Amino acid sequence: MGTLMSSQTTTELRSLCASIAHEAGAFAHAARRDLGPGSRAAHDTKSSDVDPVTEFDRATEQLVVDRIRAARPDDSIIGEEGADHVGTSGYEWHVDPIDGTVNFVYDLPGWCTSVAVLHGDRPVAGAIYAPTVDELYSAGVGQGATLNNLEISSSTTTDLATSLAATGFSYHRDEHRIEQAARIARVLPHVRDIRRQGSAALDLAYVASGRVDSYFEEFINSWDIAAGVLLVTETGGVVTGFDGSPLDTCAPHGVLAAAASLHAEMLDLITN
Ligand code: LIP
Repeated sequence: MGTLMSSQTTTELRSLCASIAHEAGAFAHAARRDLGPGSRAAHDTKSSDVDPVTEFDRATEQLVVDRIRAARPDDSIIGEEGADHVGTSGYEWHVDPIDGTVNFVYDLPGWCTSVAVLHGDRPVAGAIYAPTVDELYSAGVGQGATLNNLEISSSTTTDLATSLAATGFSYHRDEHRIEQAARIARVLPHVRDIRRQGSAALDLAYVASGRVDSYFEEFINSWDIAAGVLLVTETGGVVTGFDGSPLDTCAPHGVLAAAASLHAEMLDLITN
């Protein structure tokens, strides 16, 4: 479906994403600080014994949902922690209240709140807020992207051997991690280094801002990537599925995001 939207609508949605992501991230950050430095946040598990969810994931998602429904009651909402509102407007929000939940549980800084709006099946506005470093990424379709209101652009690196890659691993270690480890063994000799931040949204935000040159990951969800893929495409980067096919943001098998000058080489590297 095409995206016939006014620039005013895009601007309004982008501003709403940014304010909600910032408020929700600040809410989660205050809760994390109250737990005390280095303490391990209590949590349940979801798809496996290493897939955590805390009360703060759920509470932060509820805050995001409340803000969206107050502002745009006819929009649909899909959230990692179970939010599932069917709307009539044709706009659909994809929400990850705390992306990088393992980092949140361990009081490591690499987590964020990610909020995106899709029109049809395409992200049209999004925001990612990393409260531990007070960094707010924002993008609107056709508007570029910013980090704390400063324009950002993806990398122009052309040399694979000195490029910095990022990746992540599945929570289903018995099924996926042997192959994922084998892929790392194939990729690592051909790049400068690999970063495993623990948050797909932040990995994509780092590609969009030129902080890393590529990011690849399988078995992620729409809420992990919807805002980040818009950031990357709005800053000159290239995003595809893990196999190079067009990315289905709503049902991603995997994602490869990279500087335009590196995408083809990275695709060859991760698929062979
Ligand atoms: C996480 C992703 C990360 C991936 C983790 C997990 P969560 O999302 O952001 O890239 O490697 O396995 O899926 O669970 O923190 O929202």
